[in-house]
Formats: sequence, structure tokens, C-alpha cells
Amino acid sequence: MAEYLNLFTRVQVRGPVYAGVPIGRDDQHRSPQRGFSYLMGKIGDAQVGPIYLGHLGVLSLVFGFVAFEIIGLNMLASVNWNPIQFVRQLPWLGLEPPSPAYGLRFPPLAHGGWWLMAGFFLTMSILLWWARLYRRAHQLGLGQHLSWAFAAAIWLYLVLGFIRPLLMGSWSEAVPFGIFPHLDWTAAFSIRYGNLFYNPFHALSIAFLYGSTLLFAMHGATILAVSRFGGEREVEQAVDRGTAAERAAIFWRWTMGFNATFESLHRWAWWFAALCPITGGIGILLTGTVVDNWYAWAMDHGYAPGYPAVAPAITDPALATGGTR
Ligand code: 07D
Ligand code: 07D
Repeated sequence: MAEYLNLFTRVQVRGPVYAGVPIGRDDQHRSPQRGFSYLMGKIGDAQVGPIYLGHLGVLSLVFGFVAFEIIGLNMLASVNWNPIQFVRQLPWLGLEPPSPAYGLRFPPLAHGGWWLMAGFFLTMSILLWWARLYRRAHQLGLGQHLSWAFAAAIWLYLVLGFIRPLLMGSWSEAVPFGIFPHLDWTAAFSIRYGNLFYNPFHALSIAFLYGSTLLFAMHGATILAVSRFGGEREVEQAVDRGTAAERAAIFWRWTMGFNATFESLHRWAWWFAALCPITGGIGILLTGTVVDNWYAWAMDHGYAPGYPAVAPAITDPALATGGTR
């Protein structure tokens, strides 16, 4: 028996190449390429392919490619079509949304029109990919847990780039495309709305983000630790506990008095992961629409301490008129 006392994959299962369960008339969409890769086998299944490319997959890739091209060519144009500068400056290059003057109108291409088009194609690509997940899971008789989890991430993405800008009446509120430009937007957004740390939904989102990493580490470690007793047969152990499940459960009861089950652990993981962007999206949606300054809001609600009476009353700088605006 292979010893499981290590962190790297030791076992590579290799049978004849398996095309997957027959799925009727859609079988033709499976690519003929399939084979084994030793390196892939080190981190996952050694069999690579066949990949299924139905209409949704192909369409999604085409839309994604168009978005990628629009963004890339705009970035290249911004360095005067100089390929060397393009590579050198890539992390700093961006494609910005229209300025506030355009509101929700379609601006000239060079003034945000390209951004709007890229956003449209990227969104179509992501939604088509979602539909692809849904259809593939359905055809294999799986539950829809993956597609709904992905939908949670898409919710945050849509809030950031579409729903909130619509509510604010301006595309200029949306996120630019680009590595550092989107980080600059994130930092500026936090400052503009009075420090996102005081947004309780940002806090919830962080708790689920950190919680996800903790749960993932605990789960991965537990299963590896009991795999020498057959614990990696998780689903079997969920309905018919063996010594692996018992030992894992006792370990956690010993160390923290409570244990998840082989089944419930996966529900914990699913909800922590999904709630991260779900709560995050709520937090972003409220920002600027319902709450203008999270720090002022937090002081009003006893979530942050108010300034002592010696200091002048706090006014939201964003509401000031004249020079500061
Ligand atoms: C590991 C799965 C693989 C996915 C990868 C991402 C692209 C972008 C496009 C150059 C965990 C592929 C990257 C397709 C290329 C162009 C135009 C997932 C894994 C490897 N961010 N963000 C990153 C996106 C937002 C923030 C990295 C996307 C919000 C911070 C990468 C979106 C805010 C930091 C990236 C998005 C925000 C990052 C690594 C969409 C608030 C970092 C991502 C569509 C949520 C980190 C330089 C990663 C970094 C980082 C992609 C949205 C904040 C480029 C696609 C607007 C603070 N983000 N992000 O590994 O290193 O994810 O930045 O909404 O520190 Mg971001
Ligand atoms: C981005 C969902 C969309 C992605 C999709 C995937 C492709 C293609 C290609 C594979 C990630 C699209 C895929 C296009 C892939 C290939 C090849 C999910 C996304 C559909 N924050 N913050 C969060 C922390 C601060 C700010 C969430 C920590 C500061 C803003 C998270 C800290 C300021 C926003 C989080 C911190 C600030 C956030 C994101 C610490 C900056 C958001 C959760 C320790 C100065 C977002 C409510 C997530 C949000 C968000 C963590 C600090 C700004 C929990 C740990 C105070 C503007 N922050 N943050 O799932 O939801 O993202 O806020 O300081 O919008 Mg924050």
C-alpha cells in the first residue's frame, strides 16, 4: 500500500483512455484528442481530454477572445503600438470606462466606447460559460452546485461593472480593465466612499474569504491524514462511516469538541465560498446608492467610535461643494 505521509500526489492511476459516459447525440462534441501526461498526473488526473466543446463553449470562447483582443489592442495603442513597451508596461496598462460626462450613453470609441464593448463581450462570454456549466452538469446527471456557486461570483462581477453603474447612472463608476488599474480603482473606491473597512458587508465577505481558506486547509489536511484508512472515498464514508471517518471525527471532537461530517463539511465549504461574493456584492451595491460614506455611517450606528466633542463635527468630504468636488 502506498504511504500517504506526504504532501504530493504519489499515485497515478492509469487505465485505458476513457472517453466518459455516453451522452447520446451530443457525443460528437467531444474532441478526439486525449492522452496521458505524467506531469498533470502529479497534480491531478493523468488523463487529459477529451474536452467537450459544444455551441455554448465555442461561443463563449469567441466572445471572450473578442473582449481580450479589444482590451489588448487598446493597451497596445496606448503605447504607440510598440510591442516592447507593451510587454514592459503591461501590468500598468488599462482600458478605462467613459468619463462621468457621458453618463449611461454610448461614448465615442476612444472615450470609453471600447471599454463598453469589451465589457459587453466579456459579460456575454462569462454568461455563456455559466450556461455551459449548467448544461454539462445536467447532461451528466449532476446537481447544479457548481453553476450556482459560479453564479455567486458572477453576481459580484455584475454588481461591480453593470448593476451598480446603472443605479448610479454612469458607466464611469465601473471597473477599468487592467492589472494595476483595477487595483487603483479598488483603492480609490474605498477612499471615495469613506473606507470600505467600515462596510459590514465587506467585513462579512472577508470573514467568508478567510473562513474558506481555513475550511479548505482543515478539510484537505483531514482527508490526506485519513486517506491511509480509505478516507479519500469521501462519499462512501458519508453514508457508511468507516474507520477513516470515525478517526477524523474523533480527531476534531478531541481538539475542538465538534466535528463536521463527511457530508456537511462540503456544505460548509460551498456556503463559505459562495457567501464571499454574495455578501461582497451586497456591500458594493449599497455603496454610493444607499450609503455615501461608510465611516460616517459606522459612527452613526455605533460601529466606529465618534470623534470626541473637542473636534469639529465631521462632514462627509464627498458632499462638500466648491473646490473639493
Ligand atoms: C487563482 C483562478 C484563475 C484565475 C486567474 C485570473 C485575468 C485578467 C486581463 C490584463 C483567484 C485570470 C486573470 C483573466 C487578465 C487583463 C485585462 C482565482 C484563481 C489567474 N479581478 N484583484 C487579481 C480579476 C476585482 C483585487 C489577479 C478578474 C475587483 C486585488 C487577477 C476580476 C476587486 C487583487 C485578477 C477581478 C479586485 C486582485 C489574481 C473580475 C475587488 C490582487 C486573481 C472579472 C474584488 C491580485 C495584481 C486570482 C493581483 C488580483 C483578476 C475583479 C481586487 C489579475 C478577472 C474589481 C486587491 N485580480 N479584483 O488569482 O495580483 O484570483 O493583482 O471581476 O492583489 Mg482582481
Ligand atoms: C472578483 C468575482 C468576479 C469574477 C468572476 C470570474 C474571468 C476569466 C480566466 C481562468 C473575488 C471572471 C473570470 C474573466 C478567468 C482564466 C484564464 C471575486 C470576484 C466572475 N479587502 N475590497 C473584497 C479584503 C480593502 C475593496 C472582497 C481584505 C481596503 C473593494 C474580499 C482586506 C480597500 C472591494 C476583500 C481588504 C478595499 C473589495 C472580494 C485587507 C482597498 C470589492 C471577494 C486585509 C484600499 C470586493 C464588498 C471576492 C467586495 C472586495 C478582502 C481591504 C476595497 C473579501 C482581506 C480597505 C472596492 N475585499 N479592500 O470574492 O465584494 O473577490 O467588497 O485589508 O468590490 Mg477589500
